Amino acid sequence: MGINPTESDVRELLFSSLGDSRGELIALEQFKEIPFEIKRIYYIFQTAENVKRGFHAHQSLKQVAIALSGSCVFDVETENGSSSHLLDSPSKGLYMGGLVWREMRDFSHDCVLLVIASECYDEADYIRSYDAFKHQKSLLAQ
Ligand code: T46
Repeated sequence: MGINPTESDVRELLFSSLGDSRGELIALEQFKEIPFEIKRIYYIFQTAENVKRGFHAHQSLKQVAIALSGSCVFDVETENGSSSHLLDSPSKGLYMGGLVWREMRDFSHDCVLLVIASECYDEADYIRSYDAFKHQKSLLAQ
């Protein structure tokens, strides 16, 4: 492929609220709560029932996903194994860095999934073939 994927890292992040009697407020800053420089945000919402999304990895993109409303599940796979993560709170983020295969499912009707990314959109960073992902993963494991 000509591009070396970076080692993967998946972590759940818990954000502190600055809430008071008026309600909750969470602030996210680059290099603080978000462990990278922020170059892009996007959000996924009004996902149709039973839809699954993702089914790709990234060469080097770092992202934090947060369900601002509702819930969804991320199934992720790295060279260190597989795990599932329920995102069901604006206080919880899922950090994914490097070579991480991701599939998203079980979107609630009210799910608004915010994603904060370390790079601008670049289709060349996507690995959309599971076989290509497994090959890249085997290179990392060596
Ligand atoms: C990821 C998961 C969590 C753009 O033009 N710009 C963008 O910034 C993004 C994110 C997407 N697109 C285009 C590419 C496709 O034509 O929007 C269309 C839908 O994207 P995709 O099918 O990749 O969406 P998901 O939900 O499968 O994956 C997205 C992100 O692409 C991906 O990086 O990690 O959410």
